[in-house]
Amino acid sequence: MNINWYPGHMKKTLEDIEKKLKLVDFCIEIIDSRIPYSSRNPVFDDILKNKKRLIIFNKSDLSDPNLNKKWREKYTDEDHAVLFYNALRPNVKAVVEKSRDLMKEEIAKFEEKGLNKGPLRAMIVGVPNSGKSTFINSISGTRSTKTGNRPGVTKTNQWIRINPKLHLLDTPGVLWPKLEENVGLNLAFTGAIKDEIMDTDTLALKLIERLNSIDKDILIDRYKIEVDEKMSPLEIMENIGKKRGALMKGGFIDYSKVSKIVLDEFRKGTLGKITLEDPDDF
Ligand SMILES: Nc1nc2c(ncn2[C@@H]2O[C@H](COP(=O)(O)OP(=O)(O)O)[C@@H](O)[C@H]2O)c(=O)[nH]1
Ligand SMILES: [Mg+2]
Repeated sequence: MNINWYPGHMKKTLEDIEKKLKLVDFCIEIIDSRIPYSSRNPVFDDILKNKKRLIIFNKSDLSDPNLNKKWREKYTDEDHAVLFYNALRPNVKAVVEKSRDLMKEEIAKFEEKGLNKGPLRAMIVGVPNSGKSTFINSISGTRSTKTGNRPGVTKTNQWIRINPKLHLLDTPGVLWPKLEENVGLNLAFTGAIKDEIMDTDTLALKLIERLNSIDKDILIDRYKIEVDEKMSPLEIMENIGKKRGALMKGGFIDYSKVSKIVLDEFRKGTLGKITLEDPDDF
């Protein structure tokens, strides 16, 4: 695998996160709900362990509702709440309510003393392509204001005031996931790593293989092809190519065209709501 890895950069990011953690009440981790394992960096569990965390299963418009439920059970506990989300359709109310529910004991401590907690403050963390920018931009909309100068806070900290109950710290919290073989593949399938890990044709063949192992009907239904046990991913790709007329001169299959079709349709959700990872396997 050919993936750039920057330990120096990583170290600086970790230090930055640790410094800014002191400014927030809890963390919001954005993940890609199609790959709930691969779109997380296990390092977050170390450095964020003293903070409660709201795990936003973003892109839930693209993931399998049944597996979503199983993942929710796996990731939910006293200190971690889960919210299924589609950042393209922002829902301020859902995020604020989940956040306050997660932090209800902390809020109650203030209320017992007759005090008002004021806004909950959260830091956003997540791996690239999980949808952090989309989340922040869409949830803040025109309601929010970006401010730099809060008392006791250096000028570089940008607070995004979602409403009087929730403020977000514009995140330094971007980390690449651990690139185990399967994690790299999953990130490439979902478009998080573009054409870096292997060529598109090979990637598409791997995706075809994976989709078939999840459910044979995914490709059968979409491309109206026949798929039997003994067929190789290459033969399946050829059948898709014939159905789609992805042919070159002389009637040869245009593999790169078929590859683009399959990858593109998976990424856009045209092949259905598909989650590539099952919590039972972890
Ligand atoms: N379908 C869908 N696409 C999303 C969602 N959130 C983000 N995206 C897309 O995912 C891609 C990466 O999003 P971006 O916000 O740049 O991710 P970041 O690298 O974490 O900041 C973009 O093409 C977004 O339009 C979502 O909830 N659903
Ligand atoms: Mg971004």
